Amino acid sequence: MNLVRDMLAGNRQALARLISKVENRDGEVSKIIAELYPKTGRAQVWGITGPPGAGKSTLVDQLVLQLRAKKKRVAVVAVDPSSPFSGGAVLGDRIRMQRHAGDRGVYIRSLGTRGKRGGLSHATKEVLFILDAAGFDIILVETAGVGQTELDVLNIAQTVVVVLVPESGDSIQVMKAGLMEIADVFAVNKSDRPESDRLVHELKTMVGMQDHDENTWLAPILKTEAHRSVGVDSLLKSIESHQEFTTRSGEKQIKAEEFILNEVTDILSEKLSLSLIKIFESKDGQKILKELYHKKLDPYVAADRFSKIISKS
Ligand SMILES: Nc1nc2c(ncn2[C@@H]2O[C@H](COP(=O)(O)OP(=O)(O)OP(=O)(O)O)[C@@H](O)[C@H]2O)c(=O)[nH]1
Ligand SMILES: [Mg+2]
Repeated sequence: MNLVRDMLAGNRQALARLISKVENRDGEVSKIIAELYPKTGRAQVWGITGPPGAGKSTLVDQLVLQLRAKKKRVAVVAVDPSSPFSGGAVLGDRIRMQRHAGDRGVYIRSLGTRGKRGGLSHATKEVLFILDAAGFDIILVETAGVGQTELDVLNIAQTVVVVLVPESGDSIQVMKAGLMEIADVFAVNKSDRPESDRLVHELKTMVGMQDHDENTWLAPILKTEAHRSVGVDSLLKSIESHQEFTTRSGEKQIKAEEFILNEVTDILSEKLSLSLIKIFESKDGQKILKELYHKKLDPYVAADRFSKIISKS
């Protein structure tokens, strides 16, 4: 059975198995990517982030509905660095997303860490290759929280929507969490609650304070009530405007090149750390380490010796 061929022919099971292989860092990943890479480059990747419980999944669900009405094929990837589980959306999301279950134009998948640190953003990138090659027009990547993994994952997205709620704190916290730099669009969700106008006002002030001229994209701030589908159409329009803007400005092409460079960097670091472990365990490596521990070598000289061994191997 050729998984890639079956996946390209629209087989869902093949798609799920390919994603699991990437997630588990299966030995066949390089072969899979080699087959798929030429078929990538069409999908738009939208990142959706924000504090836990802000309404990200509810918004994603609504966006999927609206995109389906426009006949777009949509994939949703929920990235949860804290979760070792994967293969299906977490319970609440699964119930919410059930309405898309019979729809062949929608694919929903969660990605967890499977006990491996650092590899999640690499795996996510490769999952995006698969979904892109599978012909999805738009891939929505939902991440919660604001750790380094989440920021790495969001770096992959062409457009990032930061979802905030009145009770998630003020704009100072937004700045601290590094969300200001990554936000292309702000959604102030649960705008049925009091205090949402204050948050909108604060965000407007903050966005307006950024250095900008007529060629700068200033993140628009949209009020939404995801559970009642209020404001979702305007949010969608803002995301689409941002996509058009980055295409016109050339930013999209730069991002695409960064994405590939990141992928190659990830592959190289994976390879390097594996060969480093081997060298540390080798006879020569053990000798260098011993001298280092006994202060006969300093760390820089030791590193030089190791890099000489690597360049010879
Ligand atoms: N009042 C109100 N509740 C909302 C709104 N949007 C979503 N909710 C509710 O907020 C709760 C959390 O929504 P989710 O969509 O699961 O939030 P999330 O950001 O995906 O949560 P995590 O993935 O756990 O971080 C649910 O009970 C939603 O029904 C809104 O606009 N107003
Ligand atoms: Mg969620």
